[in-house]
Amino acid sequence: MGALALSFTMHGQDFHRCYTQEAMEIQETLTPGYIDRVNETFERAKLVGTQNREEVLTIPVVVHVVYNTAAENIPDSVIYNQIDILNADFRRTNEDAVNVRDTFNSIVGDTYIDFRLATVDPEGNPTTGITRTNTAVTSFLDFAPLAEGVKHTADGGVDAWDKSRYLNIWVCDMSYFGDVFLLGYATPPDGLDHWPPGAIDGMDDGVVVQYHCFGSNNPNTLMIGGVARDVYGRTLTHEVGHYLGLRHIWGDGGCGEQDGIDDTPNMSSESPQDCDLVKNTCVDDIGDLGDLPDMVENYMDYSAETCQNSFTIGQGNLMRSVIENFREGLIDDNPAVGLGIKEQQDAPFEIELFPNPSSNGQVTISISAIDVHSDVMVFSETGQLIKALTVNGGSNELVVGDLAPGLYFVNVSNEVGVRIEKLIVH
Ligand SMILES: [Ca+2]
Ligand SMILES: [Ca+2]
Ligand SMILES: [Zn+2]
Repeated sequence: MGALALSFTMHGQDFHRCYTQEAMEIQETLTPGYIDRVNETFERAKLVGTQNREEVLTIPVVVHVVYNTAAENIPDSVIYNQIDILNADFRRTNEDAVNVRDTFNSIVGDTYIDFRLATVDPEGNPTTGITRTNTAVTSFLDFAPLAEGVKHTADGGVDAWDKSRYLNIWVCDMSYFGDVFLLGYATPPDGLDHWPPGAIDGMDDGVVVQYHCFGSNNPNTLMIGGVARDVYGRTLTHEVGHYLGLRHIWGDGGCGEQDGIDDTPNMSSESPQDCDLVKNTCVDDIGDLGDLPDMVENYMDYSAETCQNSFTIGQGNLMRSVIENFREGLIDDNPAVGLGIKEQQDAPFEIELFPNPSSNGQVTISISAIDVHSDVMVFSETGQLIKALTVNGGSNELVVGDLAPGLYFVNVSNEVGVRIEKLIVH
């Protein structure tokens, strides 16, 4: 990989926030015409638009933790925290959303996209949506291309789950001789019928994040240039933006290049990890808003994570159209819980929960498959495993008095299949 080798000759503290654009250029050298297909897909997604902007689209997620040291084996609590941040950022329930400058108030918005750790794996078995793989690989950077080795069991990583049905997120070390080199990269949708486009060395679909940057409660400190950086979990927000088709807000070029989104102000270049609320580097004319300042609050800039708090409505609509038209396997034929699992609908048994909603601390689960051992797992709305037990078919009591009021998913699996029902606890 010539392009990557050049970067390696630079100073040891050379650091890259995101390598998605570089990943696209590497893929282009492997399979010429690739970038044209990505651009064509972007234009088609923009043209078609979203069907119903306020219908929530739920994407099932699997997080693959691939670790060499104990520190890289980040705990479940960090993963849950990161998924909460991802949801808050996409649903605009993040506490710092109020920090966006008034001048942008009319263009920012909820994307109506959310994410849930998968509760059923590709074989139909119950899962926490988290895999853990111990590896002998000390840094995945340097596998050709980029850190793609983390996506392959044969290279010391772990193979993707069905890429058409799960958003695969790998968390690993991509440092360069001990220095953090790269925070993350993602693969944009390229039409996906031909992904990867017949190339053995092609990128595998999904997102890779440096382990220091996952969640806001990560015990590992991100050091860049000898300085500790605030980590708010926004590397993943940014990379999932790319995975769903968004480009950098400055368009990876000067004022002559832009991101293709009509309501994002253009910028001449990326922000250098700062929060400059004064700069206005390109002249725009967005609606009747006139020339807006550079939108450093946008997740698709390289501003400090503490400065970022917004997607625009145009960005949300583009991502929705990408899901509806190019990544539709993530949402089509979903059961009610939106887990992206088709088979569970066909399980040859039924389950029933009553009373539902439950307000007396107890729920009866009735499983029509009599005398079959079943695993019962209760998940929070964001896919966090709350409790698990094994029961026989028929009627069983489930204690829910210890659960906070809210929406839960009850997953019942046994040798004949899987069923999932929503449970509301009052
Ligand atoms: Ca724009
Ligand atoms: Ca401007
Ligand atoms: Zn990026």
